[in-house]
Amino acid sequence: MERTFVMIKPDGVGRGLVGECLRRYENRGLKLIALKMQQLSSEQAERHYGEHKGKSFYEELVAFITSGPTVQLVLEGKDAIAQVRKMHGATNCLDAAVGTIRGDLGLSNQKNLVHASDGPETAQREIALYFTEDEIVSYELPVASWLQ
Ligand code: FUP
Repeated sequence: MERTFVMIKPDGVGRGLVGECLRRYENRGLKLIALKMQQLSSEQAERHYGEHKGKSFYEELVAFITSGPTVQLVLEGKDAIAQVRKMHGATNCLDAAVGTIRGDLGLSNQKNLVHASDGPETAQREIALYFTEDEIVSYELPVASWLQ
């Protein structure tokens, strides 16, 4: 089983799509093992998007991600990192396939509703940015045997 980090961005919260996103992860069989809501500080945003520092869209990206409340999740499941990236679709919603969160619900590049880790090291780093180990809940889903 693999863990991945997901953030529902200010546009997702502001448009009332938190439940829709959670419904999709749960329906897919991903296990929700941590969840919180917060408005990010500039420092948190800079730590999160450090790899993009210096790029033309960086300042706007930090301004956007700190502009309203966000929701943080840790999801666990088989091949969770790749599966969640697939569920989110291409970064630019205009290129994202129908059936994905961005393809079904979004219309722009920056306001693309959700973020997910893109690899195991990123997942570990991002989970640690937002959660302590004791905020991550360990439990067995009653349907677990159907998800193997
Ligand atoms: P993703 O991995 O799909 O979240 O996308 P990236 O890490 O490449 O980019 C992070 C965020 O920067 C995207 F969610 C949207 C924003 N972005 C822009 O606003 N303009 C760009 O040209 C590229 C990315």
